[in-house]
Amino acid sequence: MKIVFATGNPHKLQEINEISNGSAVEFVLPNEGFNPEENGSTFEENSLIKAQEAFRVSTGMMCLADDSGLCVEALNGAPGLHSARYAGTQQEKIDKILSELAPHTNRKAKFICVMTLLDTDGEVLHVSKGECQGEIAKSQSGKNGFGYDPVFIVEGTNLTMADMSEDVKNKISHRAKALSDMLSFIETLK
Ligand code: ITT
Repeated sequence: MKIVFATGNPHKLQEINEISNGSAVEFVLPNEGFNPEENGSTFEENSLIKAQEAFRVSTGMMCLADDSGLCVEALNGAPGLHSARYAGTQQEKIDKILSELAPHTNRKAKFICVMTLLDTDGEVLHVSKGECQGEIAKSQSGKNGFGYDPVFIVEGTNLTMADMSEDVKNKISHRAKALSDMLSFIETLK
């Protein structure tokens, strides 16, 4: 079964293809012209906006979107919905989070991922959500993964997500949890 994965982020596509490896689903990128305006006020709304934009350019295909972000407790949930636009380069985003958190002792944070699946008529079939708890490191560490992985220490470990192998991240991440629920739902469609 081919499903369009509504993203412009190649790291996400790579992760979801690794996580779903062995299932009957193959995720492919949307047709040309995919350019969602992520102006929703929740992860759920932005996930739906991306799924609908993928359906607009790949009409007749099932479409799955992932909207995700990092929420830091002491920063009132920031960067949250704005994780992708929090600062210029990824290094600048990491530097900004480390400096904004410097005066705080509470470093608790979580990654959130909300996935929305549309059927071949563009109607919502299922929404799933995954969270991964942790805290923000005092300095960055690790080379794997993407985004904020080098500053996110996974709860119960002393490793950042970027210190972990991709295999391990893809078992415990917010994306892995949301996708696992989604794949179980997709199984029921057969
Ligand atoms: P698409 O919208 O095209 O899917 P994007 O990167 O803009 O790609 P989001 O709007 O969902 O995706 O923004 C999510 C941002 O949150 C992403 O750019 C990263 O900075 C961060 N993020 C999400 N998942 C992450 C992960 O697993 N590890 C590290 N950072 C992550």
